[in-house]
Amino acid sequence: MADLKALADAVIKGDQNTAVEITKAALEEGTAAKSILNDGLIAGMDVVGIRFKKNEFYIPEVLISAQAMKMAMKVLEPELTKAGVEPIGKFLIGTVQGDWHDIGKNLVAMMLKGAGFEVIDLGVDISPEKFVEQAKSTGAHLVGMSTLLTTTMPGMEKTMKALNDAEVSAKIMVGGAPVTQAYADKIGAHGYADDAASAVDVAKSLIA
Ligand code: B1M
Repeated sequence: MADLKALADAVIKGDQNTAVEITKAALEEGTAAKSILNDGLIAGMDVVGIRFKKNEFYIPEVLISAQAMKMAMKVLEPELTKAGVEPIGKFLIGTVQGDWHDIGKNLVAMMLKGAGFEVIDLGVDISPEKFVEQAKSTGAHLVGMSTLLTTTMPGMEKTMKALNDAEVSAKIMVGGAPVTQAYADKIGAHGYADDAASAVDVAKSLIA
């Protein structure tokens, strides 16, 4: 019987080889792909998120865990597709126009993937028009904007306006070092988070 607790532990430790081996063995034994995802990989990333919030884990540990999850997901994804397992939501994310910082945005994207979201990462320097076009064409449930520069923060407000003008129904989330809850409220964003683990909680609450 596949040890999904050991799989969660491998993700927590960032042990890619063990995570991949247990995933393969579990599939060979006939364990349901959904169970491997929920009780192994996502369970592990949940613990990583909790430890990150408590400052027991720092960014490098989170990145290493996310990499272990990513490698195991490569093995699992075809089986999830065959089994018709749907992601819990589609999240479009990007860094706003004029800003090239992406370390925090990538971390948020990884944690969202770890929590079971399908993440469409547009990258950096994303114009309001591109956010709108991609939100419409992908049918994303959530659109997330990140920025690190005070000079590019107005790009969030412009993008919010463009999304509203285009009647995009997705919930909008914002974050990044200079962004605050007060700023999110001012521009009418539906959600704000100050770290990647909290971003997962907010995203889940917005699609609940
Ligand atoms: Co830049 N930079 N940088 N930089 N850089 C800062 C941000 C700065 C504070 C440094 C300083 O002056 N002390 C400063 C901004 C000042 C300001 O605006 N008030 C600054 C500047 C000025 C600049 C340039 C203008 C410098 C220049 O060229 N003169 C230039 C801008 C280029 C551009 O973007 N157009 C520039 C360039 C760069 C590098 C390219 C060299 C590099 C970026 C590399 C990369 O990202 N690939 C860089 C870096 C690394 C930094 C610092 C050192 C680190 C930023 C970082 O990655 N933090 C930064 C100074 C510092 O913070 N010590 C600095 C770690 C990251 C995990 O945190 O992104 O906040 P953060 O993400 C967190 C949360 O905010 C949250 O979750 C994440 C994880 O917990 N979060 C979200 C983020 N996005 C979210 C979205 C959400 C929810 C939560 O929902 C959607």
